[in-house]
Amino acid sequence: MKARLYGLPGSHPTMAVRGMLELKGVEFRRVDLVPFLSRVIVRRGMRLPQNTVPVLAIDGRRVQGSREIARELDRLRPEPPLFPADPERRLAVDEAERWGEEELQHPIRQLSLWAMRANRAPIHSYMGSTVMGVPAAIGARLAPAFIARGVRLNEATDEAVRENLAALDSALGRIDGWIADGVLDGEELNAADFQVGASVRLLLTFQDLRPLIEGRPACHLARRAVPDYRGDAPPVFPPAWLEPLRSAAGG
Ligand SMILES: N[C@@H](CCC(=O)N[C@@H](CS)C(=O)NCC(=O)O)C(=O)O
Repeated sequence: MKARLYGLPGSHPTMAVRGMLELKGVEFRRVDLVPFLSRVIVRRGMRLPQNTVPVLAIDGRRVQGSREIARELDRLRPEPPLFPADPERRLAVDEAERWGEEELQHPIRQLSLWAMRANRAPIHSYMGSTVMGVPAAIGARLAPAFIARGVRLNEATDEAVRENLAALDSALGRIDGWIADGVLDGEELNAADFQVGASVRLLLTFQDLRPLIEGRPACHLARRAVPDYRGDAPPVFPPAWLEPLRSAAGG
C-alpha cells in the first residue's frame, strides 16, 4: 500500500498523520504545499470539503483531516490499531483525540504563526529541501507574506497568543493527567497520542518554551510520538507572557 501525504511546512496535524503512517508501516511520500495556494489546491483541485491539510491520498481516494485519516488508516490496515477495542478505553481515547484536535491544535497554530511573523529567521528550518518543487531558500523568502495572511486568518493576535501561553500549563496538565491514567503514552501509541503529541512536539521547537515543558510527561509523549520535528526557533515570546508557564514550572 502506497500513500501520499499532503501537508504544509511546520504543520502539526500533518506530523500527527506522519507518525500514524510510520506506526502502520505504510509507505508514503510527503508533499508540502505552498501556504494559501494549498487552499485552492485542496478545495478546488482535490474537491475536498475543507481547505486544510493534512490530506492523505491512499487506496484510490483522498481523505482529509487528521481524525478522519486515523480512522481510515485503521480501516485499511487494522494492525497495529490506532484505537483500543475495549469500549471504555475507546471513549477515553476518542475524547483525548477530540480535545487535541478541537482545543489544543489551534492555540498552538496561533502561537507558531505569531512567532514566525515576529522573527522570520527560523522559517527555513521548518521547511524541507523543497516546497512544491520550490527550493526552501526561495520559499523562506516568500514565506513572510503567507505568514502575515495566516496570522490574520487564524486571528493570531498578541492578545490571543498571550492568553494561549497563560493557558498552556493547564493544557499540559490535562495531558499529564491522561498519561497518568493510561489513556495516553501507554504501551502502544494510539490516535490521541499522535494528535496531542504532535502539537506538544511543535511547542518543543521553540527555544523559550522547551525548557518550561522539558521533563513533563507530556514532553516524553511528544518526543515518543514524533521523534523528529523539523524546526528550531530562538526565543521570541515576551518574557511577561511566559511568566504563568515559568512560575508553574517552578522557575
Ligand atoms: N483540524 C484539522 C485542520 C488542520 C488545519 O487547520 N491545518 C492547517 C495547517 S496546520 C491548514 O491547512 N491551514 C491552511 C490554511 O488555513 O490556509 C485537522 O486536524 O486536520
